[in-house]
Amino acid sequence: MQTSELRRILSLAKAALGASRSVGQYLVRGEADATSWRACLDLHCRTNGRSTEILNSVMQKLRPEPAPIRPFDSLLGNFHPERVGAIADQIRRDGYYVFETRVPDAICDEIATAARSIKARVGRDPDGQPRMAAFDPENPVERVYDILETDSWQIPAYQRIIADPVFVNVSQAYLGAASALKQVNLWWSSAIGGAPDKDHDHAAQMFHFDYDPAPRWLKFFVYVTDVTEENGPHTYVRGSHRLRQEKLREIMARGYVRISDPEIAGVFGRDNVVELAGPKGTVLAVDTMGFHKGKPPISGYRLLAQLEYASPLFVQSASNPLPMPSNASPELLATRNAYPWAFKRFPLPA
Ligand SMILES: O=C(O)CCC(=O)C(=O)O
Repeated sequence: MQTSELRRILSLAKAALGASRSVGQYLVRGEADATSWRACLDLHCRTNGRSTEILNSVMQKLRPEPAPIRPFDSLLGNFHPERVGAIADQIRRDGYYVFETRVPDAICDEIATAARSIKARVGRDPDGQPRMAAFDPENPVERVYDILETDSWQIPAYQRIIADPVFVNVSQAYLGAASALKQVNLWWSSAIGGAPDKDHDHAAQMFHFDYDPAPRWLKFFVYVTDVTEENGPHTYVRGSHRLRQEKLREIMARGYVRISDPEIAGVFGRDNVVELAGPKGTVLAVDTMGFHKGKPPISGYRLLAQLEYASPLFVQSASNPLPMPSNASPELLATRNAYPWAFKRFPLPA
């Protein structure tokens, strides 16, 4: 056997060992550590997703079944089990779903007004000095301004969104297991040169897949401001969420890297690259195992809220609890009470 082949087999075995360790860690301490998570990711890329299918079936046995879906009221209207099931089927087929109803304008405007006065983290350079400043649409200096999670939770209008049962119900229907809120995000994207930073794409403006909430998750994006093709629509590659696609094998083997627009269009066809523009209040459910990006704004800006549900909370959760804010609304507390497993990372305020 060639030395290079032996090395390849040994490093594959090391990744497989790390991935098995992640399950042990999850069972003992409620989450896998960063090294085991890295091993899962490495194996995922090298097996074109096969290892994640296996990890997911193991996890599914360890997770409780989701509670049966009952009819519920949402900011997006009334939902019954058949409607939720149809949404989950559409995500299974395409990798995403755009809700036909929207979060009311008044809620979006209230979030945007609050977000304007909150100091946000300027840029996402992991090596740079963290700098905090309120977003100034007239004078943006970075592509992205992230509002801290603790601050997002304090915004009463955002609490109305977090309290909406549509997210836990749709994620459970899609994931087929009890799901939990992993994190809540809120960020501004601004027009800086109309192009991604190709060397350091921390703003997620080039195509990529996610893996941080492994092994399965569903993200919900809520446009808090109007999003047109000019100011940064979320862009998704239809059908790219399915694991073990032969046409993806070579790209996946490169690891956790960014992929150019022409290459994605070459592999999936231009018709499958979908820019999801929409007025404020538009809600998207997206399986970001598939390739996606925020299209770099050419002009203006976008404020985006994101709720990420995972099944289970596998990494960076048990060690990173965030108590609910002391101003938690009665609606938020009621939803927490109705779906306690979904708010495991968010204990009641002391
Ligand atoms: O900004 C966007 O629309 C993309 C966000 C993204 O890539 C992510 O949340 O993983």
